[in-house]
Amino acid sequence: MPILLSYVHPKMLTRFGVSQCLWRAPRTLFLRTRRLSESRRQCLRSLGSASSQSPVLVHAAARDEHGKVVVSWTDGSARSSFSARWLWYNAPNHVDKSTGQRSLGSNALAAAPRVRSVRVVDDCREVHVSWTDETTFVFPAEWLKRQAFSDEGLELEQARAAPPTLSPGPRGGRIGAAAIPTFDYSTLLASDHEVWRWLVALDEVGITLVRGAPCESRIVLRIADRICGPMQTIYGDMFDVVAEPQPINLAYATVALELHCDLVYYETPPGLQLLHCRAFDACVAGGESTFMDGFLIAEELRRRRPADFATLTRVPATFQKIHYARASPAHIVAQRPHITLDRSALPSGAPETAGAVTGVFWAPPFEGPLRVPARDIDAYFSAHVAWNATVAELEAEGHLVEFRMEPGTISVFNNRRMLHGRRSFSVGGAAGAETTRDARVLQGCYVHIDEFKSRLLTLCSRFGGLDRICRVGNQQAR
Ligand SMILES: O=C(O)CCC(=O)C(=O)O
Ligand SMILES: [Fe+2]
Repeated sequence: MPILLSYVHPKMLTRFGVSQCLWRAPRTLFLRTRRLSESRRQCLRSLGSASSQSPVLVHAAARDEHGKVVVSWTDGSARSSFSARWLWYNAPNHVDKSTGQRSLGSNALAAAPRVRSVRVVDDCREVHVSWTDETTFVFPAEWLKRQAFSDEGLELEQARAAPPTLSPGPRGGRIGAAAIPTFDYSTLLASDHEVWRWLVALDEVGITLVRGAPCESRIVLRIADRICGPMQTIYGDMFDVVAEPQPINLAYATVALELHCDLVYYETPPGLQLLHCRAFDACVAGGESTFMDGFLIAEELRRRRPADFATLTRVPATFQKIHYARASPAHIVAQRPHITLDRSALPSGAPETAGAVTGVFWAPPFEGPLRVPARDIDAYFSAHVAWNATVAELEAEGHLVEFRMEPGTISVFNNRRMLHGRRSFSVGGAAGAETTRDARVLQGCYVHIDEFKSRLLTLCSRFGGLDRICRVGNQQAR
């Protein structure tokens, strides 16, 4: 016998002209009740805007003895269906208040009780679930609403969380610095509210500029500290990008750098990169910074060359830094596809090109020999060529960002998303090696993607904007 409890929100009462709609229905009434709830939902849609602020339950039912608990909402959104075991395991009762950690061992699942009954109480703000072990758990409506991972809801959330890209410049032209969200150095040091605005923009657009910074050494760390502090890598906690006679990295020369991501050979490549321009003398010709949105490249590759897109999401490239001729020798190798997808919200049987792009990894100078079955090699190289063809098309269509850094500016960008590069440069006049070294000086550092996201989400819990958070890096949006 199914237990069916139904409760109409007080807002509905005048509309339906009833004073009470709480009843226990036999199975034969179940369909009628569902149809009723359909029409109720229609009415509720018109109330949706009023009630969407704080979702209120209209109905909750345990459908069978194994207990899928079904909840309907006054905001007109689709009904939510909760597995009883999921509800029991994830119940707020099982979260330790002091640490926020789960207080149950995973073995406890084996003895999970079944649902005995479900009640909607407290003016529809709570669902009380009683279990066969005689316990009763209280589930706040708002909590249930947040956890309502319907297939439809997951897909909608994925679509919502796709980040916007900068509008293109003129065809054959460039996107200039003026299009990039810009923040003031001193204001960022003084105000958490400004840090929140900055990180929301960075999450959405993938790149920001900080202007007005002093040109001294270590200033880049002060800005990184406004997030969480720098990430330690084989380049230390900070690095100088200056032209050296014997560079340990091509970035420390004057050659052009193609669009790339940094440190993709790490298991956890840096999430953010910060580059502080300390000097960029007038005698330097070239050296402009270039960027392109890697999510845009991936999406356009998917649209224009789907088979190549699928290959780059499937076949793992080898990324490596094997370099013994440096002060601290490095030997790091990681295999990963160039494009990572989140396919968790897709229905089974979805095409191999489907899924939300969560990260791109592109750094040809750090590719090692491909280690994949022979059948994948040609497809991989064709897809590699296709990626570059797409980049060239996007550049011609105005999607390349290009500008000359100015002393006192820090570019801060998402290293899992925005590819960055640089034009080659030369120093005019009677420049010796010493002058070349000092004429263009950048100082950089990295920030972990997790610490960036954590700071962003905690600031959003203070200042708002959680519903704007985009998917970046290898994780869920929020
Ligand atoms: O010199 C530049 O503008 C960029 C250098 C670079 O790609 C890096 O340091 O990661
Ligand atoms: Fe780089």
